[in-house]
Amino acid sequence: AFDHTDYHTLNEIYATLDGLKSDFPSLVTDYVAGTTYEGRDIRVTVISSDGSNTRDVIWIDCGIHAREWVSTATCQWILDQLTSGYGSDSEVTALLDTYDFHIMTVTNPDGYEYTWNSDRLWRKNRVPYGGLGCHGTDPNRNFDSAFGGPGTSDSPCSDIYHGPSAFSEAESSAVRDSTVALGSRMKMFITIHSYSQYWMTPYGYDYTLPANYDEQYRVAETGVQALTAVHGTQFTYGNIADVIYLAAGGSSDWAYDATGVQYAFALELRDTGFWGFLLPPEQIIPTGEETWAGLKAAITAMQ
Ligand code: 0X9
Ligand code: ZN
Repeated sequence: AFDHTDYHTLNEIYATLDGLKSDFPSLVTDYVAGTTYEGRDIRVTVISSDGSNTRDVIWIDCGIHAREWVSTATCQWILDQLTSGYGSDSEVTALLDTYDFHIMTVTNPDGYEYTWNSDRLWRKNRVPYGGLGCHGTDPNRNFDSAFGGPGTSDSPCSDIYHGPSAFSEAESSAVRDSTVALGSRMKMFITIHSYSQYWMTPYGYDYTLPANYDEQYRVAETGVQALTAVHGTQFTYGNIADVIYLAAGGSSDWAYDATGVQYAFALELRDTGFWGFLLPPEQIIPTGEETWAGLKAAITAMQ
């Protein structure tokens, strides 16, 4: 289990992921979804109570942006709730008797490591591009969803650099390959960011709404109501372009358009800017509690 009273280094997180496998061998497996520019594994932890690889799947990725530490911490919280709750918590037991969870806890491990060792506010990955001495593509501008469109930059020095081509990066490719491999088993795609307290549906690449927007909105609203009920934290919900800004090449737009998944949510966790990316570790547990309550309600509300 993780220590949720503090943030953890990449090595600590990967060691604890290994620990979950040995502590819950009948529930936890994992796979390597890709290898980063600096040679690190991008891991997916699979929580499954039957191990058949046939059940419907909930996909959750955290930490595609390196500095969003409470995102990564919330995937750690969810992993602990699922593993410790199966067979003792009725809600978790029911969920895991229906769904497998595929959880990518540190989607951008090179960037995450860099936030611990060099620059706490680093966002992108660490691939050098352009001969300008700049590093990093924004993996959440690198998906093949209106690639290079609004809210992206073609400058390798920009924090929203989209990269040389769609899926040029290991991180976006790892999300693509893992989710495409799930095929029609994937029923919900959730990508977790911080901060701003938003629960967002497609689209971010333009102002159009997905064909099933009303249904995704209903499920988002159900999730937000359950989230707010825990600690009173307010979330705004709706389509990305209206709630936050236009941003092309994002993972949840791609997931909705390309995989056929009918629920594709991008969450921005605490806070609304007082601490921003530097959310104090005392808020990891309440953030985990409310986010997990919201996700459980949303999953249960799916049609
Ligand atoms: O800009 C982003 O990538 C996200 N906000 S953040 O402050 N965490 O960087 C919003 C992502 C919205 N999703 C898509 N554009 N698909
Ligand atoms: Zn982000």
